[in-house]
Amino acid sequence: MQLFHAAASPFVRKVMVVLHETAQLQDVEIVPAIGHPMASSDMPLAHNPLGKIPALQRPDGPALYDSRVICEFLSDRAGAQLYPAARKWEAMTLEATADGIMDAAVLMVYETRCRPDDMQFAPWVDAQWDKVARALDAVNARWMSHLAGPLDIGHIAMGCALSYLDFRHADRDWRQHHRALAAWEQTFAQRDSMQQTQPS
Ligand SMILES: N[C@@H](CCC(=O)N[C@@H](CS)C(=O)NCC(=O)O)C(=O)O
Repeated sequence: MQLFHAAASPFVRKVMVVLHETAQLQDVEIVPAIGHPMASSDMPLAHNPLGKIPALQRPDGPALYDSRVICEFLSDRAGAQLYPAARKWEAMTLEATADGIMDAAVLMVYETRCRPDDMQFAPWVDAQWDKVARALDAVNARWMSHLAGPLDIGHIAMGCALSYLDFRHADRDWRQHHRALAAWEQTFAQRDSMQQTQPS
């Protein structure tokens, strides 16, 4: 299989962490794919018409995207329990929350990277951060008992989302008002799968 990949992408990192956790890394060839909405020539357009990564080319079927589809495919393929039947909807809702944090955080980066200085709109960037902050409040208040339980896709997605906030938006200091989540992240970040996939 081929995975279209950039080391800075939190969505790609989710897939990489799943590959590590399910011992499938050796089944995947990493294909570099760097770009953004205004520079898509090196993105896997033939595999994902949206021009986004991650995309996974399988040997025996069409390419898969987006990260949620790929992660569930890989979990099934390995017979892993990252979407455990007993708490599947909770795990997927936590994953969706983490993905929403990543979406907003990535859009904030694109605002400065893709738009000329005189077309950037700070209130729009702040509105994206408001989404992140509301999601962090909700996770800190209502999801800590889930995060204390056995590993599933919700843990992996949240670990990648929080690390991306440190990577791109450290100045916003998300830890300040989310102490329980910050303590969880500190421990989760020590997992080998997280250490081996740090953004660059
Ligand atoms: N919902 C998608 C989001 C993927 C995404 O936004 N990837 C970014 C990189 S972090 C990308 O490929 N951006 C290029 C673009 O938007 O054109 C997923 O879960 O895979």
